[in-house]
Parts: sequence; C-alpha cells; structure tokens
Amino acid sequence: GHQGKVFWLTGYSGSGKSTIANSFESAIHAEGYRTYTLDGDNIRHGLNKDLGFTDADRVENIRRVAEVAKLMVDAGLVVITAFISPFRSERDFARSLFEEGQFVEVFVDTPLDVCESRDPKGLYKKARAGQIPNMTGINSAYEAPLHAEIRIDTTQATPSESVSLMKAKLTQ
Ligand code: GGZ
Repeated sequence: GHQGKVFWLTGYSGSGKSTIANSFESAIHAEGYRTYTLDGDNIRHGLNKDLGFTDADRVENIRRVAEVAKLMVDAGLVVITAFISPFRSERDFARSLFEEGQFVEVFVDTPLDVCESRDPKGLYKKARAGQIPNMTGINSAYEAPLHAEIRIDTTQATPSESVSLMKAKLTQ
C-alpha cells in the first residue's frame, strides 16, 4: 500500500485551510489513497472538548493532534491536519514525531486582512469589538513558519493549484 504521511496545514482562521484540506483529500482519495482529515470539527468536539483558546490550551490541542496524527500515519494513512497551530515550537514538536519526508508543513499564507474580511463566523468582528479575548491575529499570536515545505496564498493560487503543489509531495 501507500506510505503514511502527514500534511500539516497552518494559518489564520479564514485562511482557507479546510477548503484546501478537503480538496486535497477528495483528489487523492479518488486515486486510491487512504486518508483522514483532522480538524476542529472532529477533534475539538470530542478528544479535545476540554480545551479552549488560551495559549496553554492551544499548545495541548496541537500536542494531542500531533500524537493522533502519528498513530494514523503509522497505520498507513495520509493524514491532513487543519488547525491554526499558531506556535512554531508545537509545529516543530509535531514534525519531530515523524521520519524525514513524512511531515509536510503547508503554510496557508493568506493575508490577515483578507481572512478578516472573509470572517465566516464573525469571530474577527467580535474580537475587534472586545468580545473575544484571544483571537489569533487580533489579540493572540501567530508565528509564521520559517521552513514550510509548501506556501499557499489563497489570493494568488486556486484550490486546484494548491492541490497540485501538495500532490507533488505525496510521491517524494
Ligand atoms: C482563533 C477561534 C477562536 C479564537 C474560536 N482564535 O475559522 P474557524 O473558527 O472554523 O477555525 C477557528 C478554530 C481554531 O481552532 P484550532 O483548533 O485550529 O486552533 S489552535 O490550532 O490555535 O488550537 C475558529 C474557531 O476555532 N475559534 N475561537 N479565539 N480561532
């Protein structure tokens, strides 16, 4: 079968991580890859429902996601994670669990002002109004990757171009 790998997406809320994750997963699933996408919907409502959005909780969120991704990659899956994962040290911890080439960091580098204008859940607006104490990019830190394998700015690249960039890393 295919060898397990993880595509670790990181970027602001509204940057396009979920859209890219879903497009990529559909594309490679159709080619016979066994896949799983980990995201806030299936992790923060279950395994991590005890965690919120303080720095400490985000650290623990990402630590657990990394360990789960590791188990799934060991089982031979192509795992796609779609979390803000704002801190370099936790992303580097995740990377450290994998063999060279098994961990592909994908920086979804959509400008913050674009993410804020999309604002699908109204979270940025609430944060600007002082109703959310720790919104990433407004009043909680985001540390941009320094050595991501792939960088995608969704104002420049189409979903299918993004999928192509990621597919190129599947086979190498
Ligand atoms: C950032 C928040 C917050 C705060 C709720 N800051 O766009 P979304 O809605 O669907 O994705 C965001 C998601 C972020 O959760 P993660 O698990 O990816 O974050 S981290 O990796 O930092 O642990 C957003 C929503 O949850 N959300 N409150 N304060 N995003």
